[in-house]
Amino acid sequence: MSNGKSDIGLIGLAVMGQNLVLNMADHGYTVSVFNRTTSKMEDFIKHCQENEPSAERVVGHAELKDFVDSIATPRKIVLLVKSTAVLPTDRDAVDKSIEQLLPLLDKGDIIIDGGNSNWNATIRREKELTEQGYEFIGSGVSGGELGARFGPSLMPGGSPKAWKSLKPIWEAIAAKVDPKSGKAYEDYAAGKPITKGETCTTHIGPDGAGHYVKMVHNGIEYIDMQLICEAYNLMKTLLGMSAGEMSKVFGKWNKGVLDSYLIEITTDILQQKDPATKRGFLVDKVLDTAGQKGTGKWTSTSALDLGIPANSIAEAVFARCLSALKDERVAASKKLKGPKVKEIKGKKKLVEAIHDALYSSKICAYAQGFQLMAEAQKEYGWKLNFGEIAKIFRGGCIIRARFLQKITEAYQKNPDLQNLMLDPFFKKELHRCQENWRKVVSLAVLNGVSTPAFSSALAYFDGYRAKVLPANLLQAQRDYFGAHTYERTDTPRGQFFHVDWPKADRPQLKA
Ligand code: NBP
Repeated sequence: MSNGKSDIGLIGLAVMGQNLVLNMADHGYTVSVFNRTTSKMEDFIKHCQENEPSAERVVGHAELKDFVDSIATPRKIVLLVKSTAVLPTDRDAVDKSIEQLLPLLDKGDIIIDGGNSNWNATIRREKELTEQGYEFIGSGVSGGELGARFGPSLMPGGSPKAWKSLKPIWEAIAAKVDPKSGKAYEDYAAGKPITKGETCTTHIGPDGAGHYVKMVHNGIEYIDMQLICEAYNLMKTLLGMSAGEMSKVFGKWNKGVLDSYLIEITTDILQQKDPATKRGFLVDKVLDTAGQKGTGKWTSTSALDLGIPANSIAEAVFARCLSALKDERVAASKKLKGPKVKEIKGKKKLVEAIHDALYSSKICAYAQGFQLMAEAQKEYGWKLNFGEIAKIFRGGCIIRARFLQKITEAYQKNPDLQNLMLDPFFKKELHRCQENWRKVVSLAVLNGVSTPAFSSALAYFDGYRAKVLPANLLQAQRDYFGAHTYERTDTPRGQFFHVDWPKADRPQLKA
């Protein structure tokens, strides 16, 4: 607090906003808060006073003008409201909040959108606001409610001037990582924040760069989750393992190269007994339809727009779409027959193979995500630092994992690395694991188990390493029906040819 004014303000007291406020207050910042529905603000202040050691640093306001006046200038105001705008012309709660704020602000004040906004909307807002003399930061906030409370990964995009003002607070509240091991410190309790270690935030770039990187993070999260689900399904279907048995396997995997938040929570989920019936494991009672909020779709759409083969990320989105067709699948299961699952001997070996398939596919998924970001920076005129991006993914966020330390090192060694699979460490790992990976995908196919993520990652690996693809025939087909021309293997690139393809002899059909 300076001159009786709060250090920062926050609008939007749903789950993310409340937790981020408490995180900032824990770190000694005084935070003014406002919510469209005043009763929610009042409930939150009451909750803070009754439960939170840092309650005195959270100041509620029912009127927007009082809220704005209570913040030290240049003001920093975080928005954590519902974001739905996708097209540059869409207007959502973020835009409405900005419209209401602007008449009350001074030039130079900074609005920070911490929601999951689409990067196109962020580019538009940053332009509109800077033209009017205000600053705007679009910041990805990852880690869900626990991350927001105890240390998220923060991905801010905006002008360097605005970032300089926000940096001390963002660096203080972000997750912290042990620089040697790359592991996040997680023994954080309310009122006792972690201050040691490397902070999981960095200035990502201008305008929409932060929200773009957050979106790709979410796309990687989709495929990371899908890969784990496929490993689970293979152990369940091919080996008949129970959830409890699989929990032990995932627990073991979490001590090795797959060590990550998502493997850790899978270990927890699988050992949970059903509290309702007190019989069996809860996961077996959870309906097999998955929801989604859109960031995986945006990542895939952007990959299609930019021509980047992020096929596994897209498969993870489609896998959720397919899961949602529950009634259709149940009906089809009675009509469409597949092979009978054969009994498989050598359980230990197959579990090891599934581990390797998961690990290799995960490397491919990250390769796709980073390749997409590399293309986006060209399209939008950003200069992304992939070593720094991998570094801030190591803690706080949902995809935090031990192997992000290796990705950090890969990009630190070679900032212009064309594809993660070409880094010497990852290349070696892919070579080491690929036999098992192929074995698992083959077994899945032969036994009729759907593994879109494992299979598409392998197709990406095989396609990327193929000197020759059958696109020669494809381009010939395009030339045949559309005179789209083709390049030749024996002339320099950039020369285009067309022929009137003669018809082949066809057997005469009898009338
Ligand atoms: P929600 O996305 O559910 O948004 C609820 C908040 O938006 C409430 O404070 C609500 O006020 C406010 N709001 C709405 Br709705 N319309 C408004 C308007 N026209 N003007 C002002 N305020 C308005 O909250 P959330 O789950 O905490 O998420 C906040 C943001 O963070 C979202 O962009 C979300 O995508 C992102 N995010 C969420 C998570 C997560 O785990 N939940 C993780 C990472 C990022 P009210 O109380 O008056 O209705």
